[in-house]
Amino acid sequence: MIIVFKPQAQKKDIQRVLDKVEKLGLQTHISQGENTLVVGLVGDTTRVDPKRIEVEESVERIMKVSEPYKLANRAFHPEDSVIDVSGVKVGSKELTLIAGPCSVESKEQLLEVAHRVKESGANLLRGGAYKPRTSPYSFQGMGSSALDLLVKAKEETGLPIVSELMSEKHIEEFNDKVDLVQIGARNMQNFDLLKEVGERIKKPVLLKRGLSNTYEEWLMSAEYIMAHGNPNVILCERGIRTFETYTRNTLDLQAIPVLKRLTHLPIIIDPSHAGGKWWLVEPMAKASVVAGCDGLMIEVHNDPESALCDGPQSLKPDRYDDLIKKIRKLEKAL
Ligand SMILES: [Mn+2]
Repeated sequence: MIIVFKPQAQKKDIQRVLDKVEKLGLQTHISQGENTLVVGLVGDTTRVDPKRIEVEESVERIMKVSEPYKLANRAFHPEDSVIDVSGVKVGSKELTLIAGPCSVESKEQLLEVAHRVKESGANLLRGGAYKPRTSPYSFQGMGSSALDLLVKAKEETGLPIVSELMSEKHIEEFNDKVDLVQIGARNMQNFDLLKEVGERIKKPVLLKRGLSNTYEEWLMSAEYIMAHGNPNVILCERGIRTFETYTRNTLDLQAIPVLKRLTHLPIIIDPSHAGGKWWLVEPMAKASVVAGCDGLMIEVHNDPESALCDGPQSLKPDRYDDLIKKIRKLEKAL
């Protein structure tokens, strides 16, 4: 349920309404827009008699929110959320560019890629430390030492770092070292992990869409994190599973306009994992920018042929540089 206050409503009159609903045991979430104040009510809203709220002079209207996600709902927060990732404003006018290798493999590899993507204009560095691999026999990531290398790369380049958290065991370490904590596609509905992340992760969270999840399921996962105390969630579309086997997944471009309508949270597109082929990255990245995404997450490797993970979908640094130049032109044209 949401209450929209009149533009000229007085502070004390607003407070009286808030006191009324809080007395009923409901939580209030305030969103101050340019002209209007919107207050979302979370809890057992059957206790609220809308007529008793509507009679208040300060209230413009009261509406039911039928979607099960509340805090993530655009009705609760009509303006776009801008999320601050160690100084990088995700969801602002400026496109967020996340780039780096699938996995951290060595100091030389990471530092070279970090410097190159920084020169190309990337503003966040990605790198996997703990890897969710389909096979237990595949490379599982370097773990803690990879996070230390990411911290070193951040010191050298100034790029804040993004890495995937797989287990609550590593929450403290991620709070210390990582700027944006990724929850991967395979963990999107790991509800125990989502609760822990909401309660204990002090950094913004990048929530990838599950392989076969609907928009509503995805937003409910964001809702878990937000309801447990962390409001700074960024969504990432990374391709969904369809009947097509030629590509790794199918990039759902419609996710961009649909999510812009349903939620105020920023949306980033990962064209690397979507197509699984390096030559699909450029056209899909361009299409995503045209469709209105807030950022791009792209895998870049200095030697994709010998990469330990996701080589076929990784761009070489030169190609990434070329792509970003084209994206800049595209932004101007738009
Ligand atoms: Mn990868």
